[in-house]
Amino acid sequence: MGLNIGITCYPTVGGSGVVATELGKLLAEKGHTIHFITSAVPFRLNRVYHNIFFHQVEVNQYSVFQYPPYDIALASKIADIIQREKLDILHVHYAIPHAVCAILGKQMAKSNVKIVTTLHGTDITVLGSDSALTPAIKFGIEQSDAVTAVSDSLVKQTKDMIAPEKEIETVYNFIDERVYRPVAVHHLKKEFGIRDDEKVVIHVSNFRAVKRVTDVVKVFANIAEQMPAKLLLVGDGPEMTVVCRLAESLGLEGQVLYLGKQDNLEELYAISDIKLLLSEKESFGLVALEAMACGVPCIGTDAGGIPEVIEDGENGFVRPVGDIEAISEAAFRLLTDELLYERMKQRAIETVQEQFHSSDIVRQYESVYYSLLKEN
Ligand code: GMT
Repeated sequence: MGLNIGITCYPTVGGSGVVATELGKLLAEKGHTIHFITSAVPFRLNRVYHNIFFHQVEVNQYSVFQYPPYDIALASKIADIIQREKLDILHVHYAIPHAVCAILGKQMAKSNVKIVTTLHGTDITVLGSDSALTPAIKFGIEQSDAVTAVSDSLVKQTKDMIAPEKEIETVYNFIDERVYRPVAVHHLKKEFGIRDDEKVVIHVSNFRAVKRVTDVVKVFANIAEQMPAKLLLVGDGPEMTVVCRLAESLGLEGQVLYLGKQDNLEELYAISDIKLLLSEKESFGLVALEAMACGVPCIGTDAGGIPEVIEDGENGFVRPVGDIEAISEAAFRLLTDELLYERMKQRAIETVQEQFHSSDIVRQYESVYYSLLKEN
């Protein structure tokens, strides 16, 4: 019999929201009933499922409150859904605020629902260094019934920074193989004005400083000196202005295409040769996995969990954060050695299927759920 599973995540664009939503969809396809408890409909929830429900957390702005009480509203909603839908499992993504809200909601509901918390990185790597929040993160982790993290690197980092008295299990991220796969999109290159002899480099992110998109532009400038090439910058965020200015100062106008936020990334990967993910912090790097599934080899930095996804010299290259020369040299090798390129492309596709297949990952989450329920 299927379980009643509540899922709380940030529903807007971002890797953690994507993984939480895709997990909900695949669990529903396996017969579980899913209740998303979020502030908006998760953005990848793009069709109707008879067994997926969305419960919106609404926060009112009362003049007496300096800040809207989102966390309290979420905890109340969680309590309501635990009782009304008789949840077996509440799976929350992020220790703060979501795990803390889940614990509060469980207490309000006087329930024995099992709380599973998945750490995605930002709360640990960024907020973990804000010591004011450390007690809340530690509490969220220790009071959860089970805790998972999306890479071994994140497990280690969490232990080093927070030292929680709790086992943390690695459950890797995954992609929907039905969406992310090599596809043929012949017209797009022409429409973007990309010639057949030009190599296409792609970068996808939310353009936060940790993504070091300026390094992407510097590496691309080196590539473009050696061969005809175009850079696709996909996404938007706080660093965009700095990135545009740098590209302009390097004389790259016309060679950098700013595509903004895009859906249907598989079509953009279909016209791309390599992907650059040069972050200084990255617990996993879901965007690398998406590209690899589409047959685009990646060059990544040695930050966080990236080397657990990109295997240096096998399915792509891993180089030190900020080492523009080494990254440019790796890109040049990959773009000029056809045999190496074909081998890495093939290995990239195989890596996703063999090590990160959605059916394996969903099974791992199910086994976390069932082992908690067996303890009852
Ligand atoms: O990378 C971001 O800025 C977004 C962030 C998020 O919370 O969605 O991504 C984090 O979670 C993703 C899914 O697990 C990971 O693939 C990203 O590596 C991770 N980002 C960081 O650790 C900076």
